[in-house]
Amino acid sequence: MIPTALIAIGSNLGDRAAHLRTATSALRTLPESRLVAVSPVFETAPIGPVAQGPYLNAAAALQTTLGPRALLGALLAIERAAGRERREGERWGPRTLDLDLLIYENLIVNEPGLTLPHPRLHERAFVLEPLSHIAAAAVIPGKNLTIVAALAALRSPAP
Ligand code: A4P
Ligand code: MG
Repeated sequence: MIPTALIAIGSNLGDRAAHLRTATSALRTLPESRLVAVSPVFETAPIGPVAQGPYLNAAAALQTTLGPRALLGALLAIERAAGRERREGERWGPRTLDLDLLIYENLIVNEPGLTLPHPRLHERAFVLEPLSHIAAAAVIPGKNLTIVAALAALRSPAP
């Protein structure tokens, strides 16, 4: 069994569509990996404390024999190549390209530099919506919740 990794793609700076295309072509050429699905692209309102422009968000599924750390390292390298600059101390700010490793098989990891599944995955429609088009039935490790169920819960929260 080749491990499956689910990846979030986001951009809200510069030519957003071009950044998303750059990301998918880079994912297509990753070593030891096969890009098996790419979601439609959604335009989404920015979430978070920093005022910034709207995002384009998408998701991808990869079969890979790279381990999760090697894969995250490769994702960060793709971000850097797309001109991503991290400002000191600023989180959630605007970015040319953000690639988050959402799920890697059923792994649960809490280590410096690597958290799996992505800690905010289940509470973000801008991640769950694209993901629901390529991995609706995937279970969020440790949450006993599928992607579609998490999205439905987000849309109609329990009273
Ligand atoms: N890191 C640890 N685990 C992971 C993982 N599973 N995937 C570390 C990715 N990175 C992981 O990430 C900070 C560090 O987390 C990385 O160096 C990596 O070693 P970052 O990309 O610099 O930080 P960030 O993206 O600013 O923070 P974070 O917490 O990932 O933010 P989010 O949650 O991704 O939020 N609104 C809309 N509509 N659409 C968006 O895409 N994105 C954000 C960013 C805010 N608002 C948004 C969107
Ligand atoms: Mg990120």
